[in-house]
Order: sequence, then structure tokens, then C-alpha cells
Amino acid sequence: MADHTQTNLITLSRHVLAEQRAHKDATGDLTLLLVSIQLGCKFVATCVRKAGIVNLTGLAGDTNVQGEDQKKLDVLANEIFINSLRSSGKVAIMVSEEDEDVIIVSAKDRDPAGHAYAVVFDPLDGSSNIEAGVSIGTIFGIYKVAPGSTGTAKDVLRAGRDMVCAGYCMYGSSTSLVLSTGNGSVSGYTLDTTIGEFILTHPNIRIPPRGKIYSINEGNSVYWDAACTEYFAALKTRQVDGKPAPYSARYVGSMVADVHRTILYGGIFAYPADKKSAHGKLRVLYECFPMAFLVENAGGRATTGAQRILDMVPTAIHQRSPIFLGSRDDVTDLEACYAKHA
Ligand code: AHM
Ligand code: MG
Repeated sequence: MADHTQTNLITLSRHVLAEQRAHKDATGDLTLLLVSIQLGCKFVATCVRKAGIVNLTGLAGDTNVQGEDQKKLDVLANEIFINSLRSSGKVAIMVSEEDEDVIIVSAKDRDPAGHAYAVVFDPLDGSSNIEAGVSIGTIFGIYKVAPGSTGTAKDVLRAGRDMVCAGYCMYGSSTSLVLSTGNGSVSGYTLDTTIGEFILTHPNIRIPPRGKIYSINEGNSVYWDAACTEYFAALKTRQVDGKPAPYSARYVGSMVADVHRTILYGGIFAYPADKKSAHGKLRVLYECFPMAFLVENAGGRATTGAQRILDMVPTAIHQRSPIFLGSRDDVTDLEACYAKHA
């Protein structure tokens, strides 16, 4: 329930404007772009809530570029974000998980003044969970486009550390938006549906330096490599002061929900490469990079096992990568295990 005695709410737009003013040249362009992302999130949140009632779930009769069946909600969420981002006037180019090619915004839809941005996004991640009513989410990352660029794939085939902003929105028991514009700061906002605004509820999120939870699809363990097998076995057989002290297992199967819990409670989330998926499952541009950007800015780490995620430079927009992210010390242990097996 909204606290109606509180009259000085810190909304997402107010907070981002204040942060931009403190750190860099404040044009307000990023704030405007984020208004269109917030609109998309609010619209999708409403659709997700209504999905069971108005029969939006189920197959849409089309397959996406990864060859998976698209759900109706995926199609809808994709259209919602493309339209909202295009109408901001601040976007030159977009990459969506649901579209095989980059989406170029025509000059007539671009504001000639100010910065132009490239936005990469997964409009509705975790779609296998839709019908069960389990949390799903939207993931996004934002780059500044080079001045004068008309928008090409080159504007997004860049290292993840070049992102200026990344975030996700989780459609769970409440709608939570977690955002970072860099500078070691991550903030969480909760949608107050009574006024339709994202309100700052989790200022300055810091991931615990070590956790007690691991999050991986253990059903794939028969396909894991030796390093992965050894690392997760050690978490389960761990002893402290001569007594068993195993980590707990938690796996939703929605990256947004699993990463959200990992950021708040600590621990490690993993989607490794294995004998079945040589490059892992998750996509570099709009799944791995934004989550790695958030986790690093919250004080955690993200690696492929051999390399910092944010140092990767993808060569294709839908490229996949193995990923391990979470608490600093847990990810450091994982890296040591991979180094030993290299
Ligand atoms: P999607 O983009 O098709 O929804 O797939 C991505 C999802 C992630 O949210 C999640 O971490 C992963 O797939 C789960 O995969 P699996 O079912 O193989 O464990
Ligand atoms: Mg996805």
C-alpha cells in the first residue's frame, strides 16, 4: 500500500536526474530515454498481470531467431518497447532478442539535438515461466552512439564496459526496476501502481562480498566440464569448523529473478558452457552485459570463467556466452577453479 503521508517521493526520473547532475554533463537526454523504458515496463507489467485473464499466454504461432516458440506476451512486449523507445527521439539503433536484425530508427524519428543512444534489450526474459505465473522480466543496456553515426551494428558490437546504463525490470509479486548509470551505484525502484511511478525503495544496493546460495540448472550437470563440476561439488561438501556448511540451491529459471536474488542476498548465479551448449545459453549483448554491469556496480563480479564479461567484444548481435556472476569472493573462487583446470 502506498504511504499517503509521504509527500516528497523520490521517483526514478528525479533520482536519475540528480545523479546525472552530480557526475557528468547533464543534458537530460538519458533521463528522457529512461522515461520511455519506464513506460514500456509499466505497460508490460500491466499485460503480464492481465495475461491469465485475457488469454495472452500460449504460442503466437511464430518462432524467434533462436528457433524457440514465441509466446504472445513476448511479441507484445517487443512491440511495446520498440514503439516506446522509438518515440523518445533519443534512440538511433536497437537490438532486441526477438528480432534477427538490428532495428535502425529513421532520421524523422530522431531528435537532431543532444545525444543519440543504442539500446539492447530482451523484452520478456524467462518466457518458459509465463504460464506458471512465476517472475519474468525485461533486461536492457544502453550505449551512446558515436556523434554523427546513422546507427549500424558497429554501435553495439562493443565491449560491455562501454555501456552508460543498464537495468532490468522484474514482473514479480511487485514490479521492481533495478538500474545503474555506472559510478559504482545501483538503485532499486518499486512501481507504486496507485500513482503509476517507480519510487526509490532500494538506494545504493551492495551485493554481499560472499553469499551462501548457488543458482544453476543442476539438471545439466552431466554435461558440465571438470572445473564446473568440481566448483559446485565443493559448495555442497563444504565444511566450517569441522561441520557441514553447504550452500543452498535456488534456481527459478528466469535470469532476472535469479540475478535479482543474487544481488540482494549474495552468492553465485551461473549459466556455463557445457557439452550440450558449447557457448552457454545466455546472450552477450542483452543478457550477460547488462547483468554484469549491474553486478559490478553493486560491488560484485562477472566472468566467463576465463575473462571478465564486460571486457568481451561480441562479433554478432545474438552471440552467446557462458556466465558466472555474483558475490566478489564466490566468483573469485570459481575463477581460481577454472584457472586450475585450464
Ligand atoms: P529466454 O530468453 O528464452 O527466456 O531464455 C533465457 C532464460 C533465462 O531467463 C534463464 O536464466 C535461462 O533461460 C534458463 O534456462 P534453462 O531452462 O536452460 O535453465
Ligand atoms: Mg532471454
